Amino acid sequence: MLIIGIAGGTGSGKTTIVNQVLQGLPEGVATVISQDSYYKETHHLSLDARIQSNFDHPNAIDFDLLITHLKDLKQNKSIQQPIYSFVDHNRTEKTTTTSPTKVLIVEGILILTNPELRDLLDLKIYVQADTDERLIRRFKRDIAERGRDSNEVLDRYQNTLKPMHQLFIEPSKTFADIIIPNNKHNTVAIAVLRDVINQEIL
Ligand code: UZR
Ligand code: MG
Repeated sequence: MLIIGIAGGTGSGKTTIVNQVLQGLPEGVATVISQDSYYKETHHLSLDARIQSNFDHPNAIDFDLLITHLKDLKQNKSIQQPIYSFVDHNRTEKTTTTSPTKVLIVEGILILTNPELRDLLDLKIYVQADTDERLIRRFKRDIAERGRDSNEVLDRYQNTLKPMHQLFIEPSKTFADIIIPNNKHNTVAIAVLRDVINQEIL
């Protein structure tokens, strides 16, 4: 099994890259594990408190569960991947059964910040995009897809996303094997990633 980790700041284009890579692959050879599914369970908090939480700090992530799940998959066991709701800002009661495949892609802003998780990754990738580019993408996405208003997005960016990026995410770049520049759609990088995966599955 080949485990690929893809990190990078919010709006750097991680999800897009993963989707592009998958499109060129046969069905059922790769599975995506999103860090978003592993936000800590916060039913004890009110919705208001949950909205105020810092989702960009490593402590927000249930790394223990994520690591356990990766180890299980590596041992050819299926897992119950949590399903997260961005509307409730909380883990739902539902899970999705995820079976092991030849390739696993673990994607999320903080996945290179955890040493034990890093050890499980065969290939560590950091997606790099300019700060203004990331802010523009985040702004558009949160308004179009996550029901936020412009002030909310900008305040959160300024007060939380930017400091957490500088403190945790950007420094984790040093652990990457490959850095992908992604200000514009990087078709070459996607082709290279597909080649790496094809080597594994052929
Ligand atoms: P990407 N996130 C939410 O917007 N709502 C939640 O309930 C949980 C997480 C955001 C999180 C982070 N920050 O910046 C982003 N906030 O998801 C990471 N607020 O996702 O890498 O796709 O930008
Ligand atoms: Mg994403």
